[in-house]
Amino acid sequence: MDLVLRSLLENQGKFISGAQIADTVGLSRTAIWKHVQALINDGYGIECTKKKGYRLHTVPTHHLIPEKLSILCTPPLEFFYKPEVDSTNLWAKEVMVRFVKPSLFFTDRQSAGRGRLGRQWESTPGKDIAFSLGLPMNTDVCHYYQYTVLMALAVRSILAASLQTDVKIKWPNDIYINNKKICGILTEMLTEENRLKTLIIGVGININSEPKLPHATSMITISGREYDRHIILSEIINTFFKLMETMDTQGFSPMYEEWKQNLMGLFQAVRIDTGKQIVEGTLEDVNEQGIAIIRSGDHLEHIYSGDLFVAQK
Ligand code: BT5
Repeated sequence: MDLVLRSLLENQGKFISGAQIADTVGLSRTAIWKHVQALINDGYGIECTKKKGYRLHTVPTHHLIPEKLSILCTPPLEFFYKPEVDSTNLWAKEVMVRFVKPSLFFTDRQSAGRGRLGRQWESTPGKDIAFSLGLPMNTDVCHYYQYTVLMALAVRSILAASLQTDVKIKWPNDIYINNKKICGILTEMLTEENRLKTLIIGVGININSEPKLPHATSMITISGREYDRHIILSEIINTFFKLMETMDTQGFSPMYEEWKQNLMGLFQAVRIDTGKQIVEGTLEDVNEQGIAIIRSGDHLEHIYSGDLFVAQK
């Protein structure tokens, strides 16, 4: 973490003296001056005056700034940023095997983003969000779906508030707007003897790109304006942690009920492709373990995973 940049960001728009930064970060004033010159060369807009010190007025927008994210995110988290990585989920898994603190892994360019069943997740470098939240746990593996539900709720609420539009959740883990996918969630676990030791919740959201895929949408496509990815990402993280606190005190049921209220296709005719078979019927329920229950005539079918399609009316 660049502490000089962090000090400037904390005081963005205001002057802060070289001496003050030097005290905070434990470097000489000359070292601060050199560091500021390097930041200016990197694209930061910083006004420097002898009497008043430094004033940060603009930051580059083509890449994420971990220092900015760390100021905006309120939960205690470790931040891991790389300009480019194959998959934040893979990266998080590698690190979280030996690191036991809640951590956020994020990148500007994900070259091999993963979906379920070996599928690909595409994101546009410098425009979208791809992150993985690594959470050390020690609980029964059956609880893992609850955290996917909390993340879906957090993403849903921030997208709904930012776009002022109806946002739906599609079983098992997608976020949809106007029947188009704007976000995918891939939750993975590290386990030991049936105990869930670490949870990795990977989230991809289309923000400032115009997606090329036919059934995809993005925030800019919907509203016509660009978004600060730090703000969207930090609001999602802050909301997710608040939901975890609520779950600790009130249990999972209230979250699950809210999740179901926003579920696409509930009590409607649907088709689920499990990869092995196609199941058609009415989506009766998705239970607290994330199992979809489909009614075909008198028969109830329990489906653990697959792709759901809602029949068009
Ligand atoms: C998902 O899988 O939707 C989970 C995607 C999770 C991506 C995040 S990004 C950060 C973290 N690191 C990773 O490596 N992954 C996670 P699934 O339900 O299998 O959907 C994949 C399908 O969604 C693809 O086969 C495409 O049809 C479609 N798709 C791919 N990219 C998309 C995009 N940007 N927007 C909408 N749809 C997309």
